[in-house]
Amino acid sequence: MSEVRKIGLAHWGAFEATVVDGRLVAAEPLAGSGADPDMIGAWPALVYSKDRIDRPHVRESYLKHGPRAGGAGRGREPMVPVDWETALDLVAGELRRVHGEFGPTSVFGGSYGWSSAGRFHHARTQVRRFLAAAGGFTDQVGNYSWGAAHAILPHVLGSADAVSGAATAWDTIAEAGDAVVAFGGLNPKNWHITSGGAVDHHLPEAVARAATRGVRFTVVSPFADDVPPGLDATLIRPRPNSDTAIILALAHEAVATGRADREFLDRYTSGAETFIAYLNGDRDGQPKTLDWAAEIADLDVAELRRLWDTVRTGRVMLTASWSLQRAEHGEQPFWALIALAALLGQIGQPGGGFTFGYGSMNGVGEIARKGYVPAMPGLPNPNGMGIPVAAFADAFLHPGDAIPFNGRSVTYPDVRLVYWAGGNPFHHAQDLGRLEEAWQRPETIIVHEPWWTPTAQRADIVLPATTSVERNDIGGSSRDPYVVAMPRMIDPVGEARDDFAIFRDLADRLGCRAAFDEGLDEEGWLRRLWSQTEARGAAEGINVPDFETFRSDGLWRVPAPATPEVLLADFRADPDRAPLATPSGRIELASPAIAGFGYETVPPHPAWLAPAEWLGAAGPDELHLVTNQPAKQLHGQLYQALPHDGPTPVAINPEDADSRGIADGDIVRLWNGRGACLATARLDDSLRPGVLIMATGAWYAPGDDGVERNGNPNVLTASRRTSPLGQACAALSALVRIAPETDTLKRTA
Ligand SMILES: Nc1nc2c(c(=O)[nH]1)N[C@H]1C(S)=C(S)[C@@H](COP(=O)(O)OP(=O)(O)OC[C@H]3O[C@@H](n4cnc5c(=O)[nH]c(N)nc54)[C@H](O)[C@@H]3O)O[C@H]1N2
Ligand SMILES: Nc1nc2c(c(=O)[nH]1)N[C@H]1C(S)=C(S)[C@@H](COP(=O)(O)OP(=O)(O)OC[C@H]3O[C@@H](n4cnc5c(=O)[nH]c(N)nc54)[C@H](O)[C@@H]3O)O[C@H]1N2
Ligand SMILES: [Mo]
Repeated sequence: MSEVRKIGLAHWGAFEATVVDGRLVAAEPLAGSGADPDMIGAWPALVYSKDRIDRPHVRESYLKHGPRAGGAGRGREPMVPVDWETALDLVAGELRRVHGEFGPTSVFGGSYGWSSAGRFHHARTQVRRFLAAAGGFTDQVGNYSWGAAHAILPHVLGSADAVSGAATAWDTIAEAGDAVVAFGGLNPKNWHITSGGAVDHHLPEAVARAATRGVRFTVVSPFADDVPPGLDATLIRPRPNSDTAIILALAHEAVATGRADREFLDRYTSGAETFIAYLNGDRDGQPKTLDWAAEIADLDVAELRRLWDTVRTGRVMLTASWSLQRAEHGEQPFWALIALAALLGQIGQPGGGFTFGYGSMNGVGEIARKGYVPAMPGLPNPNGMGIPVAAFADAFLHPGDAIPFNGRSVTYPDVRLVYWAGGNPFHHAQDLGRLEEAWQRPETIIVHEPWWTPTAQRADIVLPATTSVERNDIGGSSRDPYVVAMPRMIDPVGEARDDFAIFRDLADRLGCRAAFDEGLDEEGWLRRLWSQTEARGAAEGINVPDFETFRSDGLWRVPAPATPEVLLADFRADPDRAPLATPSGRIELASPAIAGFGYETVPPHPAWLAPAEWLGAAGPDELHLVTNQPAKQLHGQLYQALPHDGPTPVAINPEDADSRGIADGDIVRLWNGRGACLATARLDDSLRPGVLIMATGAWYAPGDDGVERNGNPNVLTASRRTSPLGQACAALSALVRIAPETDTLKRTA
């Protein structure tokens, strides 16, 4: 018997795996890392899941008729196993045909999704490199996580850094802070995950340290789960999507009470007069007072007065989770929070100002030196185009339509072929019933997956991909102090192949191999990537181990920077020498550029706009459905490897449950005009009445009656997007009804 232990990395943390006679038998969190043992422990079940795809498969009628088969049978017909040569010839032939007949933009290859950790074998990076090398494709712009922020922040701060990487370190809050106000809270479940994977998972300790030093916490969220266990925090439970009104009212209070820092506004911002005129109601006649906000948020105004007392004095950190901006008008809460922080005048100071996403992902506010995790370079896509990430189903349904997007117009391409590797649109897209319809439109759909996800089930050609333990890689996150060598631990399961190897063979067939692989194999690429890390070290005078040493050590801890990061500290120190990349060089509290776009629903300053679906517009029996991230999964990942006791739990206040005859543990049905799904009721009196909370992540499984069985809430969410500015995912604005599922109960009795 041979037993070896190897270090690996997932988006859910670093682990030590035990491999016995070539089989991965156990995995545990790397000692001291703080990663979640359930998620890490699921590795063997994941790798050897009965849902692994063993061989290439082609949909039955597609095998017979090719692209003339039509899309109606997707997900219904049997999938027929074929050998690799047949499958690769089929894919190469289709790409050649569609490129030739319809041009590069008819190939949709944005392939949004998290794939797995590991920079080289990152599936989404590989598919986009391949399609670019093969002549171009339609890409997706932005992301689901913080698409609205990605669009608004460059107008306000000159870049999206404040959501994509930059954050004030927790240590500075413990040192210098008096209060943290967290809109959307600090839900510790989100700290299991880091994009790219991390070793350190120490935010619970960082928060506890700040609390021990006397920092007071306020959580603004409909849900007590958003307060870390053991943290003594004040909880304010507003209506979902009403945060902007609360933030604006605090800003108004700052102006009305003379607390506004005029010096800061003069030196560091532009457009303050326009914004203040809006707060005062100069044009709409409505001063944005605490009373005004209390009515919108349906709170006792005394709670907001106490909140104002908290932010008015001392060093205050204002933070918002990313969830706030995945809602209609999601650009506004982030812009408003920056504006409030500007009025308080603490931006760029330790422990004060604002930072986005402390509660959204592990590593936000962690101390780490940036630029040491190498990045797999992309390839230019000169004959292609890009559409907003969350607009793809719309594009399939309405080729030729033009939509406004951040001051431009984007015309939807005529998509004939879809190529997806490393994402699960039947997990991540809103209004899945509508996606089912859109998904029938293209002539050919190709998916690479290790598992039979709902998306793989709905493809014409499915190619089985390896998992990250079946190949060599380098991984890590800019929010973590480590770079991890990810060694191949086991042979590929079944006939699975690396995405890279699949694309290389396709590139051979299409005559674009040199452009795709640049003459390098896996080993050559890993060495090239490591040379990026070495170059970074050389430039900063940091000693980087050579590749062999790195590989034999399994990981390398990058020395910590001398001082913890403070967001916008350079700008604060000297705004003339370090101006922002905005037109004014300052923080824009009003944006002439946005004014120039003339969007009715995006005023040129932060503003309250009611969404179409929220409690302020609910019918008598309707509740606001919040769909958050799953605690023990990464999106749809790990669903096949962890136990499920019935459909996804939905949290409901006992008041709402009683009036509908729902008891704890009941199977319930949620529905609206878009669709219906089952869920398991969990009564929770910490939840604001009128609100339901249900995590994403269940594998979409509609029954013959159209009711989704596993509890995937995206059959209920709207495909309506944030605004013409962001065109981003707005999943968190949805109204639904809920009732006991008597039919199901009868059937299972
Ligand atoms: N209602 C609602 N919907 C949401 C959200 C919400 O808050 N509410 N959140 C949104 C957000 S923020 C996000 S980021 C998205 C996430 O949506 P996705 O990123 O699409 O979700 P994942 O399940 O991570 O999908 C990654 C897929 O890649 C596959 N995979 C893993 N490794 C490999 C590999 O090596 N090769 C290949 N070919 N495939 C691989 C996995 O099996 C998995 O199916 O969901 C969005 N959807
Ligand atoms: N365990 C786990 N962690 C994850 C992920 C995962 O799949 N699993 N996914 C990762 C990814 S891709 C992303 S983008 C991040 C997302 O990070 P977030 O978007 O911050 O996470 P969510 O869990 O969607 O939402 C956090 C909380 O916001 C609250 N909330 C929702 N709507 C509102 C509102 O209108 N107002 C207020 N005040 N609060 C509201 C909800 O109660 C919810 O619990 O999470 C990351 N972390
Ligand atoms: Mo995300």
